[in-house]
Amino acid sequence: MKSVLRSLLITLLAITLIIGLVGCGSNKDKSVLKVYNWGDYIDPSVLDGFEEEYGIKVIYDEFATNEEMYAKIKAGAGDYDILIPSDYTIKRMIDEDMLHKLNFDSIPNYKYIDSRFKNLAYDPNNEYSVPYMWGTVGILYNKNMVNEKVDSWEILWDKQYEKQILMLDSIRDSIGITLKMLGYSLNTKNDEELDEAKEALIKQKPLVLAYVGDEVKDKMIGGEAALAVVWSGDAIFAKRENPDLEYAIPKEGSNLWFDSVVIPNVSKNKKEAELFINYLCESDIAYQNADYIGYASPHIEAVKMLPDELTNDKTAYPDDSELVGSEVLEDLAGSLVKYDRIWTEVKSR
Ligand code: N2P
Repeated sequence: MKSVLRSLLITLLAITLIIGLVGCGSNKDKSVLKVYNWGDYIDPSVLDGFEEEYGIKVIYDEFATNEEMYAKIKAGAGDYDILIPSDYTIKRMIDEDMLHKLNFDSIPNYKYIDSRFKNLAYDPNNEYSVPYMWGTVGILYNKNMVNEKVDSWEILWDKQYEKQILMLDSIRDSIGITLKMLGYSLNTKNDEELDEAKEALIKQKPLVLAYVGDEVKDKMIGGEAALAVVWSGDAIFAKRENPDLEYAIPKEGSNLWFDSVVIPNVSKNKKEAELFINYLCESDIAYQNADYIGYASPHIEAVKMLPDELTNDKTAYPDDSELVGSEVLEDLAGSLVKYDRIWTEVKSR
């Protein structure tokens, strides 16, 4: 009798175990995380590591500008769980109720984020975003092709560099540096100032070889152009591959930007998304990622682990003195249409 009971129990246990395993297996198959990030902006092995550690499949897409990302989410065309926009776009998405508030109990590694990157204007109470990378916009130039000091945006209007100049195909970046060149704020809503910027961009157009995105790195590494407007981390990446390249933040000031991780309202996998954010903030992972892409990390422990040659490089980690006159982009709300019109006109010329 005892042995009959025992084998019954064993069978029951086995069945429970099998159901459990199958159940887990199918849950595992169902767990998916959809990430939408800038191009060339993560070490792919970070995604593999997350998939392996948590059994959650990552579907990964890339965008080229904040505006492209925003339009897609706004149109309901992407049910992403993770986005990594910049400051002014995060502010816009908060104002338009497009983001989930984060549960920081699920993101204990947030403690490693340097307080310098907390309580910034776009998310003043740290409710919606976790800092990912930060940097500047500047000029990447080839020392063999440019024989003068590069310290002003004006060099991008110098005829001797005709068809040797690459501009960013990014509305706020390109109009922004033009406004700085003219001595105005890159957040201006003033019609005369914006008109001047438009005229300057139209005047510059014959000198421009191309308006580019991530391909700017390869073009500069390959010596295809003398000067390019780039984000600082892309300059680090390109300088590693071609030592003839150097980066400068012009004296008129530039754009200081912060990219942070957020969860859009359309996400139905908030728990998994928070797990992912916490994973990105694990010290080893944050270090590995920042080392790979070259952008400056806001993660205290990661920065400590990075090689001195990177953290001493002012391209990625500028001194405060180099940031004098630089501004953070603000959401322009209704006035953004003015920028849209300018950019459309410049591009259609
Ligand atoms: C990486 C894009 C960096 C984003 N290719 C700059 N905010």
